[in-house]
Amino acid sequence: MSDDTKKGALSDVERIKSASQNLRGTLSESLLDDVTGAIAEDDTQLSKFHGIYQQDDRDSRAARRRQKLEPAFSFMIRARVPGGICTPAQWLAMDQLAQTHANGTLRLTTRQAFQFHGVIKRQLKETVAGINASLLDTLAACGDVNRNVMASPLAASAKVQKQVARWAQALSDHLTPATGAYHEIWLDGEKQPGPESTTPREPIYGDTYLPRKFKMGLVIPPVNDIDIYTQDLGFIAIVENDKLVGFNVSVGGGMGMAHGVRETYPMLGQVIGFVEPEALTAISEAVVTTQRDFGDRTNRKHARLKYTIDDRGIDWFAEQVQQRSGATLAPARPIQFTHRGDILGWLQDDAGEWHFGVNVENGRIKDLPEQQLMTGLRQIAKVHKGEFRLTANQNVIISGIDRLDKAHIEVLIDEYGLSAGASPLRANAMACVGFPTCGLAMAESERYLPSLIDELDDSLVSHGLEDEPMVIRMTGCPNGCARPYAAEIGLVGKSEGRYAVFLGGDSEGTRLNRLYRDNVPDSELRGLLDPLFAQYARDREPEEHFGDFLIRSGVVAPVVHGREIHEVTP
Ligand code: SRM
Ligand code: SF4
Repeated sequence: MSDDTKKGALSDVERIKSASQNLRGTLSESLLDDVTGAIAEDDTQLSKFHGIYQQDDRDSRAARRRQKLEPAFSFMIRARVPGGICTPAQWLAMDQLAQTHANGTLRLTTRQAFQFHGVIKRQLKETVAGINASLLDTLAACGDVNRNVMASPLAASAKVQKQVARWAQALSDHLTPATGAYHEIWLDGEKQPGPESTTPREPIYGDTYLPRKFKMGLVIPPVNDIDIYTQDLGFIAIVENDKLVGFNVSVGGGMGMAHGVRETYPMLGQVIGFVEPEALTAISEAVVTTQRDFGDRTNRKHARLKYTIDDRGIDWFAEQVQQRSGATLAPARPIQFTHRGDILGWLQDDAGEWHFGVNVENGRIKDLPEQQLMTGLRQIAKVHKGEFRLTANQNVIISGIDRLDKAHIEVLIDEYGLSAGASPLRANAMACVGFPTCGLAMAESERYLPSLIDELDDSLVSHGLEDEPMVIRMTGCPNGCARPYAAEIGLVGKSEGRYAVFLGGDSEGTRLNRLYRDNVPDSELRGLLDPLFAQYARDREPEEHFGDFLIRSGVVAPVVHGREIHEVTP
């Protein structure tokens, strides 16, 4: 452990991890306590490592307090899906669990995973066991470990996409915690040897795991469809003559910050070099263990890898990674990203396979009168023989559709409204969950963005900009779960009905945006953006994107270092 880490008092979560016997804590006892719908306080931290968050219904919180009732506790469960790829049988299993054990909806997350909301305590074990029975899991979906490994769900070369997907699975497996706690608690597995055993129980993480969450992804240029520079560790595929020859390595991206607190800031990853595929496992382990040993364990607001690198320098970090991995970082290869976003609708890849991208507004799978996403995807899963690929933009691609099933699936797509068109603004929009389940939400997000898009679409039409794809993202608080600081328009909740407006990111996800106006009432958001749309329509150069225009015209000054994001352009 580093000298710096030893100086301050360890954060309380460090105490909890350390005393937990590799993530066991008193979780088993908490599950048996039927006096409360909650679990013990320390266990609420440990349950995250098992993919489980304790929440309460924030819509009914005040009323229940007045009635002297305990909050309406329920749990969010996150299932990992490395690379976002699952089988139709897994899709059906998730759908079934959502109906029988959760609130009847499924949430596709911004990291290509599934979330269930509203699971009550006595259903927790069965739900986790059900997820496991489908051969997905929830271990390490949250907590101070490597989370769901992301990967581009589609690429110009189907062969490269499949190779990259295999790497996502392999890296995910390699960095999955080794503790037997998960099997013991949720699957009634046999107890592993106790603390007296000499076998290391967590060979990569150690007994106190990482100082903070850790995120990794693999992307295939030219589409930056997983926002590679927002990952703690990003691998950028280098394809030469149709062959995957290696990866550029990007480190230290992250979004989370607190409003107006200069010591907290988002960062985009920095590329430290190129490695051949054979080195990937060693490099990822070296990045993780460097962060394990040098990340700040005294202050969780300063514990992400981006701060470790910012404090110690990128050269120092690259040296650590080389020493620990034994791999040499060669000069990074040239790459170019052209855009983000998913291909929606039909696409035939270079291997002749058919895919259909379904737009899922804010990732929420449920039936609406005009679009029955839940039923439609269920019916498709019953006949489909390929894959479902969850995207980082909260959409789903029905992938590898068998030639013989295409006509049938096409009928189902139409019958359930799955091809419903969305405006370019809506198709590129993302909102985090926010109210009523997220305990950290300060303002509405998923429930509000659709109606704001209606208003902004009106405004865009009035300026002849309705075909302009702009990247707009909303979050209910500054933690950044929909990666708003990498958007052309980022709207970040401050308090009920008020948002901080960030502008000037680019369409490729290679530039952070900057605070433009603070604390804007929701009723004034359209009025604030409309004159900028007008100016853009009037003065833009051919092919110029909105974010680039705002920078070129001086409306927003570019952010050179993440901490400048808090400063409004004079
Ligand atoms: Fe997130 C916490 C939802 C992607 C940054 N995030 C939370 C919690 C668990 C709230 C909590 O701690 O009590 C939210 C649960 C809400 C709910 O009711 O479901 C939550 N985060 C989500 C999801 C579901 C948003 C979505 O609409 O899809 C995403 C789940 C991803 C997954 O499958 O693993 C989600 N969160 C992200 C991302 C985007 C990404 O990873 O690409 C970020 C920004 C990137 C980053 O990590 O820097 C993100 N979430 C955070 C943070 C701030 C971390 C920080 O460094 O400051 C928190 C708060 C925390 O960790 O203390 C947080
Ligand atoms: Fe909750 Fe904030 Fe994340 Fe939205 S950004 S899900 S409000 S933690």
